[in-house]
Amino acid sequence: MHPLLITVAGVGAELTKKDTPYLPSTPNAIIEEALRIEQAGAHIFHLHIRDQKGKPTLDLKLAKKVVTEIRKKTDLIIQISTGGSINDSYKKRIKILDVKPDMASLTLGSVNFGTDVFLNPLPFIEKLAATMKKKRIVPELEIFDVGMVDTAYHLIKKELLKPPYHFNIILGGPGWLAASVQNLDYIIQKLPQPCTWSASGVGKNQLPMIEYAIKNGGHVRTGLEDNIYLKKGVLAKGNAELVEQVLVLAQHYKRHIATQIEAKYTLCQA
Ligand code: KMH
Ligand code: ZN
Repeated sequence: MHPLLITVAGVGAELTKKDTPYLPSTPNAIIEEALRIEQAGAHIFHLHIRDQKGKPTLDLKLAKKVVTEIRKKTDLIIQISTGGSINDSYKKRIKILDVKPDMASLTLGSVNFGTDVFLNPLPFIEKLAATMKKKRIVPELEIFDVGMVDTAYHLIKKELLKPPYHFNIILGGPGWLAASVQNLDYIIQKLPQPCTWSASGVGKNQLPMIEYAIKNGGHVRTGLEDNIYLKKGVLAKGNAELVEQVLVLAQHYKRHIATQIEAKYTLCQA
């Protein structure tokens, strides 16, 4: 099996300090969290930016500052979110690519998101993919539901994606495909090749999805954005604890952890 890659979605755009006091929610806290997750063993930081007041933002100047500091202090692969927060404009969600991250998330369809809708119409997806290709930013193709895999085939046909493709399958959120092993496995069978994939789940679904990925040659995404608990009723005291939980599972299943160089070679060959 490939050495395991660990992505941390450590900030998100929906949570507040009321949900968990351990959320890194200011520019400095996010930069410090980057150091902590790298020390814990993570390779990729799926990054949302927050301002001084903890509000999610796509402000370019601030994002550049945070990204520059994280680059100075760590070797993490920086994956900026193009999802932003639920009401961000398409324009801003494309413009954030100007921070020149190594990777960026690219969600392959629209999906209900609790009582909201996370909108990703096809022309927007195509534009994001084209911009990433032009800027040599590696997309992480986000799959919330099985139909989104077909959008990947569409982008490949239009030569908007460059192989090998990297997917993150995130299941079990409100209004998304349920986080069952059957659903995850069905999606994996349908993915275009050559590809790598990671799995993640929302809330209590995080651990079973991660465990399945570790056992079956996938990679993992953990982090507070998706799940704030270490176990039932116990908040994770930061993202590093969630990374440590992954390491314990990886050791249990005898899965070798990638070095940072292997991670860069696997994901950022462009
Ligand atoms: N905050 C959500 C609306 C992503 O980062 O690409 C979208 C999201 C996905 O978090
Ligand atoms: Zn995100």
